[in-house]
Amino acid sequence: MEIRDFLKQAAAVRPSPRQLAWFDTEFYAFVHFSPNTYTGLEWGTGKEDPAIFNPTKFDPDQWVAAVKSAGMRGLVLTAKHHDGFCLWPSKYTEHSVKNSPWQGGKGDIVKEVAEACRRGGLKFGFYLSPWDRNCPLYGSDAYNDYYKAQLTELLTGYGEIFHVWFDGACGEGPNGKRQVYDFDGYIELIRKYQPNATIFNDKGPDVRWIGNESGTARAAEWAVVPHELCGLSERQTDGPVLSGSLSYLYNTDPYIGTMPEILYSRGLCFAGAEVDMSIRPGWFYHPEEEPHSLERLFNTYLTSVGGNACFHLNIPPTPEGLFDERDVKRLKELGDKLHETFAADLAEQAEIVKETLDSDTQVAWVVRFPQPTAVRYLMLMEEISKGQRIERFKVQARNAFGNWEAIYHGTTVGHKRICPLDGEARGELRVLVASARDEVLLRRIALF
Ligand code: FUL
Repeated sequence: MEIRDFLKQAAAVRPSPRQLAWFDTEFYAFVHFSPNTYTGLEWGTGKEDPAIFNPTKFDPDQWVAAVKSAGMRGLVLTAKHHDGFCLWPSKYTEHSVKNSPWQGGKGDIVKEVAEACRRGGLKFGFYLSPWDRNCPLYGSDAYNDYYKAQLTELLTGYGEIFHVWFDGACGEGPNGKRQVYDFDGYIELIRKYQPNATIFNDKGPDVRWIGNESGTARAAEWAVVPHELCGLSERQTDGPVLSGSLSYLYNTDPYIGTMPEILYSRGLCFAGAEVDMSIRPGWFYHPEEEPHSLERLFNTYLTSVGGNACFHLNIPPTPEGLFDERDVKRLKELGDKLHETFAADLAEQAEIVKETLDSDTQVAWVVRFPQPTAVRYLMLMEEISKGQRIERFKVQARNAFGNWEAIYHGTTVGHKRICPLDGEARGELRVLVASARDEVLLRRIALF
């Protein structure tokens, strides 16, 4: 197969409507809450007494207000973590809120959180750990039926779900066997009951893991990736151009989706990356931990949302069932900083002229301001509904001799790229796309 034909195909790999909606959600909350909140563990054993789970001041409206103050648009709750304890009264186990003193065993955390999200205008999603250290069936085929029954309860009882999060962790069951997860069967249920929900999983189909939990994004982030990485996603191209193997590929690989890699792929698919990280070192609440600095969180936002990924930020409730005041304060600071940074788009006063460079895959835009203007951030968005195409670009300004000189070098754009600039007042800037897989289609150029 010719490189030119392959790149045309690669440039036309498209997201589904649910993936597009997910990209536009950009920034949403994770909430880890379970018996671990009371034991101080990160991975519960499954032998915890349900009686320890008792959030006496549980207030999901307080969570929602804090999440919204940071500018987040959704919330994903751990309905069941690895310890197998269910935050809703599942019919299929006794290991749940049914047997906790909270609301006399009549309560349902999932329901109350879903309703609070709806009241506050947040999208709601859930995490249901496939690894279950409580269920005696774990490690056998019967566990997949148990898991699917629980999945069905969550998919059918709590209104619209925007995101379902499958954790890749997989331990051994009481029979000493590792569970073989029936992901095809799980996905089928989600598509049946919640066709608009995106599915996060190591192998796709909709959203993949960035590869670390520290908020570190790749310099070049592609949402168009080899099917060898995301075997549950739909293959949209032919291939390979070069014979070889991509069997080594994993989410931690630094060059996912880059040109030298995709040439060996037997087919590409669309699966955007999610940056998941906690506001504190742990996923669950530990009173001695402090939230990360505002600077770190703001920078993670710039490199994740501004790096063609979504940002999934965890906030752990306290044993009382509230967000800690230190986290609430940090979320508000982050929201204020994002708001003040990205409030006024300077492009609205500028003239933007497209320059054709006699090429389909190279193009430039010149931005002219009515008077010298200081720009701290340039934001680019590709029309990703048509595919992801830009390989490399630069931002240029006039030097002392009046020639264009690069002040920023970039790789991918995709859904969104936020480029920090030096903030010097200038009359003109130029965005030069030096290389693309096909005709460049921009959705937005913004300046702040
Ligand atoms: C990991 C889990 O093992 C952690 O406990 C946490 O839930 C994180 C989001 O995913 O794989």
